[in-house]
Amino acid sequence: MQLSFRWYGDGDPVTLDAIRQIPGVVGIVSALHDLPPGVAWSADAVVALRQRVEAAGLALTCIESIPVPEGIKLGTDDRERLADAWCASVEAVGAAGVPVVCYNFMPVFDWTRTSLHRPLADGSEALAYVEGELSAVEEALASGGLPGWMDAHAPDDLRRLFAAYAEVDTERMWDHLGWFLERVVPVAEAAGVRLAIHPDDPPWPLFGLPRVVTSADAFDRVCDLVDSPANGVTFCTGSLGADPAQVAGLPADAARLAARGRLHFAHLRNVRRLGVRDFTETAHPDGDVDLNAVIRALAEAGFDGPLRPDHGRQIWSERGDPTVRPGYGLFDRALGATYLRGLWEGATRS
Ligand code: DNO
Repeated sequence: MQLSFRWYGDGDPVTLDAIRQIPGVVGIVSALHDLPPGVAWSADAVVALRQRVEAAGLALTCIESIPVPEGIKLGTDDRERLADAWCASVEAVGAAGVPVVCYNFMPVFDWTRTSLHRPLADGSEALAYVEGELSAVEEALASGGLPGWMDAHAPDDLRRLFAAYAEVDTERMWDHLGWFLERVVPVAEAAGVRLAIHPDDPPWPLFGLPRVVTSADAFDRVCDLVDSPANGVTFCTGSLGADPAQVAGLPADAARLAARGRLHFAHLRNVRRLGVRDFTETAHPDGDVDLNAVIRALAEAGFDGPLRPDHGRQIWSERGDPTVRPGYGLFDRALGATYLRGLWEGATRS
C-alpha cells in the first residue's frame, strides 16, 4: 500500500513539509480545489499539482475528488455535456500520470456531521453526528459545506434542488449512476485511471434525499453496473462503520472487494456509536471498527493502492484553534498514519 495523506493545496495550513515528516507517508491525496463542479480540468493544471507535490519529495497517489455535478445525479437535460466535462477531467488526470480518482454520488450534501467539536472524555474534540440535530444545521451545511466539500448551495438553489430530487427515488438514482458509469468507465480505462466511488457518509438517506451507495453490497452493485477493473471503490471504514449492521463485516467486505480487484483506495478511520444514528469519530485505534482486521484483509489481498488515515480529532494545541480545518488537522491524522503503518508492518513482516 502507499500510505498517503490528504492535502488541500497551498491554502492548507498543514504543509507538504509537515506531512513529509510523518514516518512512512509517501503519498498525497488532493484535487483542483479551486474549480467548481462541471468545469473540465486541464492536464497542465494536474501536472502542476503533481510537480508541486513531487518537489516536496512525495507522490500524488490519488485525486479526491472530481465533483459530480447535481445535473448528472438528477439526470437533467444537460447531463451529456456535464459527463463530457467529467470525462475530460479524468483524461487530464490520466495524462498527468495520477492513477486513482475518488468521487461520490451523494445528492446535494457530501459527508455530513451535526457537530464539528464534540468533546471526548480525554479532552479532545471530534466530529459527530446526531440525527435529531440535523434540521438545525441544514442551511448552514448547505451554504457553507464541510471541509473537502467541492460544492455548496445558496438557499434558493437548495430549494430548487430539493424539488428536483423529489422526483428521483432510489431506483432512479441507481439508473443515473449506471448511465454515468457507462460513459465514464471506458474513458477512465483508456486514460489508465481507476475510479473509486466513495460511500455515502453517513450511509443512510438524509433530508429525504435518495442515497444509494450505503453499504458494501451497494459497492458490489456499483461494480456490477459496468464490469471493468477501472470501476471500483473507496473503502471508507468510517462511513460504513457508522451503521451497526455493517461494522462487523468490514474486514470480510474489504477482503472480497480487494479480491475482485475493485478496491482502489482505502480511507481508514474509526467511529463509536452512542445511540441510534448517533455517533462520534474517535482516535484511529479506539472505536467500533476493527482496523487491525481490515488492514490484515488488505495486506493478505496484496493491496498496493493508496491508503490514508481519514479524519482526526482536534488535540493538543489544535483544540480551539480556528485555523484548523475540523477533521483535517495535522496531529491526530499523523498519529492515525503511524498506527496504520504499524498495523501494516505487523501484518506483512515475518
Ligand atoms: C470527507 C471525505 C469526503 C470525500 C468525498 C469523496 O472527509 O471523505 O468529502 O472526499 O465524499 O468524493
